[in-house]
Amino acid sequence: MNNQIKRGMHGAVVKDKAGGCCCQVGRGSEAITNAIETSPSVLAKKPGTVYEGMVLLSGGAFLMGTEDREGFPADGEGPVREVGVDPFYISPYAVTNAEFAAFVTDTGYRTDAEQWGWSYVFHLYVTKESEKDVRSAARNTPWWWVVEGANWRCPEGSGSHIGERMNHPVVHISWNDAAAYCTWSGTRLLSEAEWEFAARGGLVQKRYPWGDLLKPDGEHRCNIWQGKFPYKNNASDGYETTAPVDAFSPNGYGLYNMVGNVWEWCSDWFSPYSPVQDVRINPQGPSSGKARSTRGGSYLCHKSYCNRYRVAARSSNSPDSSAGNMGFRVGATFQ
Ligand SMILES: [Cu+2]
Repeated sequence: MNNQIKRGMHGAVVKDKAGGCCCQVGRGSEAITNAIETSPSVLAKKPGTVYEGMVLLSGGAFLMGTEDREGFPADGEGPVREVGVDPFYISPYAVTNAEFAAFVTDTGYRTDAEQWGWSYVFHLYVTKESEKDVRSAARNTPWWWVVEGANWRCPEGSGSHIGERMNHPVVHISWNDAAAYCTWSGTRLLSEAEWEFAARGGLVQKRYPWGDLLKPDGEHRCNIWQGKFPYKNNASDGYETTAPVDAFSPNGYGLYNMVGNVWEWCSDWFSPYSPVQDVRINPQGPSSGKARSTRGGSYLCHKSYCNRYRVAARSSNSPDSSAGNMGFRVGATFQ
């Protein structure tokens, strides 16, 4: 690490009102890149193996979006509008390391992070062994360090392992990687509308999957940041980084960790201009774009900074971006 990056870490943390997220970082933000271009991996398709274990949601009309005073209007969280979605399947959990490992074993797939040779690791979690592999920090979010060799198998860089975390969500996953897994498993990513329908768990216009209070009865309900961001995560929710995918209670639809833990990629291209306003039935987002939508926030989210662990909160990232808090959840069409 050079001194400039260290100084950056001690700079003032400006509250992020909209348009980005403390815990979202994308390729192109790094000061120095070590890009290694390789051809995409060839995939073996294994369709039709999925619906076991998934939850079938009936779909229907719901009130999507929010005008919550805690929200970020510039992200396109509002206005609140009635949206309809067809019935669909959704996994109760984010895709785990064990599941992703099965995909890689079967196909030899190499993730974007592996092809680029690096990924973003949150500064506090970079291993001692990989300090030598730190190349730079993200320009506007200097708590994200570019670490060579960081990828889904070594989430904190060399010397880190997922062996004890096979039931945790896979991380350092780009949108491209998530889409490849879906192709292999016969699943698909959820649209933002489906994701939000699911996250709300049958409740109407509540802030979180369980209601309006972050900690009902003082009890933690999701894995986010506690303490002073980005210096110290007190982990009073029990987890400093990822939690097992079935940690905490599920929402009313039996879905776990729809908010917190890891960001989840959706199928839509992202637009902050509420792209679903015009399409009220099965909205799919804009037809093109530069970034894909992400939902749910992560273990790094804190109210003092980004507050995007609300069910209506939105963020986005370029499709080849990866970081230690980015994962995904799969769905499937009901037919
Ligand atoms: Cu965040």
